[in-house]
Amino acid sequence: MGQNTTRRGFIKAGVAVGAGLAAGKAAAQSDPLITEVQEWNQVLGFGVDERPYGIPSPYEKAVKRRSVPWLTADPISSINFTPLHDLDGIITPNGLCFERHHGGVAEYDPAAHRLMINGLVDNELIFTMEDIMRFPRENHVYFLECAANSGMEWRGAQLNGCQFTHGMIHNVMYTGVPLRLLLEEAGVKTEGKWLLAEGADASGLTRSIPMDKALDDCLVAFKMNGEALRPEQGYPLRLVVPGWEGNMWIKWLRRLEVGDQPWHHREETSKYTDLMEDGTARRFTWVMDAKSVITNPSPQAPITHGSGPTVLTGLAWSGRGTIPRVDVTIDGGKNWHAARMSGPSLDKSMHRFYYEFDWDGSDLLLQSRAHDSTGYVQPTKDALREIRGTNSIYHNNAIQTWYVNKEGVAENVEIS
Ligand SMILES: Nc1nc2c(c(=O)[nH]1)N[C@H]1C(S)=C(S)[C@@H](COP(=O)(O)O)O[C@H]1N2
Ligand SMILES: [Mo]
Repeated sequence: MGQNTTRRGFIKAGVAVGAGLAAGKAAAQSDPLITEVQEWNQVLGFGVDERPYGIPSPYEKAVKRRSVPWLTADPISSINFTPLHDLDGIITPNGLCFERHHGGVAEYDPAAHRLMINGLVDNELIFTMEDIMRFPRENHVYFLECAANSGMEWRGAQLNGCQFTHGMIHNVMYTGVPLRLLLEEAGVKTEGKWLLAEGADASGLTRSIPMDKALDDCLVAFKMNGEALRPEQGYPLRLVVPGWEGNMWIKWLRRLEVGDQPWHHREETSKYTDLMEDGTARRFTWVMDAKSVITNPSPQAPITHGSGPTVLTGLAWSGRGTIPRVDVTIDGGKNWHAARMSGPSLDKSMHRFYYEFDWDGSDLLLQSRAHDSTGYVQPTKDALREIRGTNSIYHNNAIQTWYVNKEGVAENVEIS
């Protein structure tokens, strides 16, 4: 951190900016890592033929997807989590996008992959990948959040790390063909009000999607962050359903059936349906409501530098639009501060926020609260439980609390 810092927070807080450095030490104090020639300064590095496809530095090997063994019976029908505490900005690197599979990762030859449109259409059609590439395509950054993200936190603070409490989300730039163009090519009949999307993997996952959404902003995507979809994300073709629960984003997309009513298949009845306190269930909860989480500090990313200038950061998103504002508290809600939003504010995408403060070394209770472009405000856990009870797994968008002790160690807690 240099002398030229212009961050308002520091100047206002009167941190030692005037005295010279906010962090770092005077160069006059000798540091052998700068005054002495090091071993690695005297050997040649490796050549351009070494890594035709690049990988991260070996020093970054702890940055990886992780799973919670007791959550699922086996690794085939399973989940792992994005390491949100190790990332910055808004884009999730392809190799770190969380995975959720109901029948393992299918690896398909794109030359043998087909997409069929059948049902209530004028012309039933079969597309090859090459056919799909001949339609006009678009690029959009969208978050995908599994409806079960934070699902283990309904009854109390449980998993110790934002990777585990909030890591069933990724945010990627997709390249794909608007679904509308493919449906127009087939010619949807006037009674065609619903669409069934089906995957080619062993789970043959299916979901019913209302035609209005299908014709609005859905994409049939083949690229993520510029390169082909990863097998884990549905190579060669996946459905993108912006702002709606991840389960509807069918991977390895092979069939779209047009119908006049929803199918009520397994993934929209016994699963991905919210059980209320009185035993009834909410039908079709598609949209992911506004939510946020502080990614640093957090249980997997403690404060290790002691008191003084401290950077707090996190992510916020809404399936209904953008995030114009995030509030942050470091004292459990006694005082709220407007966080500094940074980076592009895109519709149905993750947003990055920062709050720089001068830590006095006392205990902290950190929370963030997202406001979306519809005016909706992220609820507290108590407010959400008031309406939804504690029987649910899905759609938990409550405010998260991290307790940070004097040593900087962070823990998942609840306050009311
Ligand atoms: N064909 C198919 N599509 C699928 C799934 C699946 O198992 N098979 N899982 C769904 C679920 S529950 C989620 S949350 C997202 C996960 O997408 P990701 O693996 O890219 O993170 O894909 C959805 N699409
Ligand atoms: Mo999911």
